[in-house]
Amino acid sequence: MWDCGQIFTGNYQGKWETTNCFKSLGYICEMTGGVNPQPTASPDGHCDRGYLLYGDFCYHFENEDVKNWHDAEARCVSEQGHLASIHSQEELSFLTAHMPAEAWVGLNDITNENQFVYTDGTPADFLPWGPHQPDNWQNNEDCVHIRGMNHVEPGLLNDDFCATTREYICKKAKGQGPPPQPPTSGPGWNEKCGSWMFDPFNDYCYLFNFLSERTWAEARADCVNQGGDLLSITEPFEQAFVQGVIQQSPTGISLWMGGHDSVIEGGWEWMDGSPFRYINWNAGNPDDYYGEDCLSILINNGYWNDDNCDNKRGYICKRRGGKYLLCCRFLQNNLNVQILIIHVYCFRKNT
Ligand SMILES: [Ca+2]
Ligand SMILES: [Ca+2]
Ligand SMILES: [Ca+2]
Ligand SMILES: [Ca+2]
Repeated sequence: MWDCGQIFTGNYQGKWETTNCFKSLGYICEMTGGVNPQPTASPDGHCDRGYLLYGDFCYHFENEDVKNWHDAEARCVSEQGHLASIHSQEELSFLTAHMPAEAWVGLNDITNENQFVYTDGTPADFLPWGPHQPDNWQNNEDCVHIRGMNHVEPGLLNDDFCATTREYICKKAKGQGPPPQPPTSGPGWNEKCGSWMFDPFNDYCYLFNFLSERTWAEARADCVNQGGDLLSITEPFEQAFVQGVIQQSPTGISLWMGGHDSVIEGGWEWMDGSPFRYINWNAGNPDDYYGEDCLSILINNGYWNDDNCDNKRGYICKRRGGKYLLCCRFLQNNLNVQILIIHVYCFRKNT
């Protein structure tokens, strides 16, 4: 879900980060200058979800669900592919660049010792063995893996015990036909909020950015950019929902919310305009310690802290769900006069 790159404009001009691929953003194309470039045909292939396109093939880098060589090959076959074959230094560099650790490929000498073949039937025509490999150690190494970026010899091959579990790379021909659309069903998708999470007890959608660390202002810019704002919490059920989700954060101490008292010291307000009524301060806070004016939520207990706005933290975005969004899209296509009228309608409908 966080596989696309974006570049910031405005206040954070030029900064890059990885982001959700289903955002609607402007985009920049690049073409070769000076040679009267011909328009090329639109790509005639695509890759299934979880696969990366390189040349005429799609590759899946499995680095969570480690398997022994046979099970890894079976997984690739179940997805109409095989463990990867490698036929050039360029292809090898592509694979290594995406592989942090050692990964199974399709090369093996299971049938005939020291006669290496690929499971996808392609010729074993490019074999960058590591030093002193293949050594068929203990007369029992028949399956081949590629050394990853964590090894002193990245991109070199070694024969190993087939029963060893490790990461692996599947490869298959690219698909034909139109590229897949963003999901409208399935895991991680819901009708109300799309790829954002929803709270079943209200009309809002939430995006938890545990791993993107930013200052409060940068975090807010990203939420606004995605049609929302930094999180406001206005009642105890919402607090309970957020608290339940943030406990799953793999890292960090606290996450930015949309509250601040930077206008009037102690005059806390939510950026999205919600009334600042419900509060859940951590003991001893807000303490304005060295001028803390931005609100964060503690991951371990859900209590709130006034925090230094320049700290880099993960953050939580919030926006209205479902019908409201359609309504707002509609707004953008109308005259100003109509916007005023419809805006009242939209607001009423959802409050
Ligand atoms: Ca062998
Ligand atoms: Ca070996
Ligand atoms: Ca303050
Ligand atoms: Ca504080």
